[in-house]
Amino acid sequence: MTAYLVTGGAGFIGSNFVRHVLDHTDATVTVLDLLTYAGNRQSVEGLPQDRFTFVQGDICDARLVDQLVANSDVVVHFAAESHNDNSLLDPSPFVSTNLIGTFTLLEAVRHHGTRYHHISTDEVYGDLELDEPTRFTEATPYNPSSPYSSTKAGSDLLVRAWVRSFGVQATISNCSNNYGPYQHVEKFIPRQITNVIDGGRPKLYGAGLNVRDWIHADDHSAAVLRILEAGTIGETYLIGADGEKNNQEVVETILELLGQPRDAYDHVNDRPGHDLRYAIDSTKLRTELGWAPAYPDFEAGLAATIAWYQANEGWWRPQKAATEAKYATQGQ
Ligand code: NAD
Ligand code: TDX
Repeated sequence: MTAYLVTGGAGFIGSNFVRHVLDHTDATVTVLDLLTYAGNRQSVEGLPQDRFTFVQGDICDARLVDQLVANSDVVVHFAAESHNDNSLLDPSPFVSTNLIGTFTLLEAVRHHGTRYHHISTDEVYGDLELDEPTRFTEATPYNPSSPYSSTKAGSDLLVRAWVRSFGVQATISNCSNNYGPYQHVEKFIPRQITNVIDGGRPKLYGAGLNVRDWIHADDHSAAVLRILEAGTIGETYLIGADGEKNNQEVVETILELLGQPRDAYDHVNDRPGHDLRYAIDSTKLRTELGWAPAYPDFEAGLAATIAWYQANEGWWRPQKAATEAKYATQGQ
């Protein structure tokens, strides 16, 4: 029976991954999560007690990390400061968690010879023009724009160096924008859904023409599991589900699914340095490892996500007012 250590398992994608592993394998899972503003203990409640352990702690705590890694077969590293807008207001925790935290984990897996999978983002590649056919591939040069994406890029480079210099048994995945249940209300899709549930209006940054390549969080989890099963050590895999949409289209779909007029949204201040377009070519993952998304229909996945936020107000309500107050200070 494989023992997983999942960092950031009380966050959005980490908690979806924990449930995916418990549902699809007989593995045990230990979550290491600091429970920052972004972590929520409720996201991993009700899991089988004989297979699931929760540890509250910091990935920068070398002694704790070493002890947990010593008792694990596989480390999957999701923990991060993850929100671009926050990184523009205060980059400091991004440098600490995303860079020092990854360094701390790499030293522990080096010491114990433990298999490691590093969760990263397509934002490390910078952005694309709206009107070019190009998409990101594993060969695209790194060109991150924000404090968030530059610290993620730095963490990826640490992993590559630890593989080459020390023979660490690691793989890396860079995924596009995730949506689904348990995503914090600061992020684009949950913010707009909960605004409308609250009788308010969606808020589009700038003209709303920026493109994101959406994938359901459960498809991300399945891809990571597949990489752990069959991926080649030292390799990077891009994860994406051909889900390119501009932000205005997404907001219009949310409004329509919630029975509102498609134009009942506001334009607000744009994000400084706002990346224009992300798009993933996931051919390598599909052809070499045989992965394919189980949620190819974005509108159906979005409808299910809206239903989840309608049914789970108790999960998101405590964060909503403070999140909106913070956006209001930026005219967003
Ligand atoms: P999230 O912000 O929802 O969750 C992050 C989790 O990490 C939280 O539970 C938080 O408490 C925990 N954490 C933060 N600092 C910590 C520390 N120092 N020690 C221990 N735990 C700490 O993030 P998410 O959206 O689920 O993203 C998870 C990972 O996936 C990140 O590495 C992110 O870069 C990557 N990613 C996210 C997306 C996306 O669309 N959200 C896309 C591609 C990649
Ligand atoms: O209120 C909003 N209005 C708006 O127009 C918010 C919160 C966002 N936006 C725009 C900005 C982006 O173009 O929507 C798009 C998506 O925004 P975010 O949800 O903040 O995501 P993004 O910046 O694209 O980054 C996400 O995907 C890659 C995750 O937050 C990262 O962790 C991941 O690496």
